[in-house]
Amino acid sequence: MQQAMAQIKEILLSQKCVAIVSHNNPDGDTLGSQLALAGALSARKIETVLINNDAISEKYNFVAGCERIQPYQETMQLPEVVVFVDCASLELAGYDQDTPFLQNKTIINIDHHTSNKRYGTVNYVRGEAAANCQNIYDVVRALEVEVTPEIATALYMGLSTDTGNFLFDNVTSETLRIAADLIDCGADANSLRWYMYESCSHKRIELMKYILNDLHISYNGKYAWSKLNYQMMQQLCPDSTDIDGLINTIKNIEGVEVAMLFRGVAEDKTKVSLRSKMWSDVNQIAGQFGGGGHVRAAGCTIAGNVEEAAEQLVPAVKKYLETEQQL
Ligand SMILES: [Mn+2]
Repeated sequence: MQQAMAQIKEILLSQKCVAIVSHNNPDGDTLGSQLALAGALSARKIETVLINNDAISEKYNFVAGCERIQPYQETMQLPEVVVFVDCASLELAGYDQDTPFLQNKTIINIDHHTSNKRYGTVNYVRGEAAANCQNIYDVVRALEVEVTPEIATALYMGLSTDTGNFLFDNVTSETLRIAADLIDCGADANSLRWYMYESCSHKRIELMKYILNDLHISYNGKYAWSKLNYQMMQQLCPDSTDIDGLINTIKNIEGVEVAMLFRGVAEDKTKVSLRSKMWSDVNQIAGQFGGGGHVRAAGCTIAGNVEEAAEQLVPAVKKYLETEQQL
């Protein structure tokens, strides 16, 4: 990893401009990674182009630089170096190996998903990092720039949002040490708390009502799921910006070990989020359907509507729990 970091530093510092790409349906960790790295590069007089092809929830607007993130357009002249942050695969950012603008580019892959496909020219992938912002913190430190309050806030947002605000079992002493350092550097934890945790949008409440109304709990209570079909998504949340984290409501039910949320993204395409509470490896379950992520949080995309997707995935979860003999 030290070698990868040295390479990343050398490559970045030799550029005048660098593109930074975050994953689709952006969350606090991928955006925090993108904005913090942009801030650090700016301090080294390196320009950045910040790309995300999806809508970004307004709740992230308190972080400096969010307004600079834009969808990729063919008219863009992209620099030689493209950094992907918090992206387990190119596909999760909406690209693949054949994407024209990625040809002959140096790709830097900085991520913390155990399912990472190692698609970069240089890969800095640490599955033990609770949030990718821990990895970006390493990069920022390696670049030897001052951690400004803006950079600290962006990194702290990633740490907080990928750990359920420092509650999940992915939190390590390293996570907390970095968080403490970021507070010392002026991270705006109060704004984060207000915008991320104490201002649930009305749209999100409507989604929550719908999710709880269609909640299914297995006969033994070990797994539970809910569905938002495509029509409902179009009606309640067409840009998907308010859905992030709602699955925790299902996971938090007493006795539930695995939670699933099915969300129609087209008439015949369903995105599935999976969460586990204590011991299940949902990365493995998602992997059976071509997806992945982390042990406690993963996802996949299944062809078919939400009902059809549930018919495939719910039995797989049941089988996993039975095989692990915890049922
Ligand atoms: Mn992440």
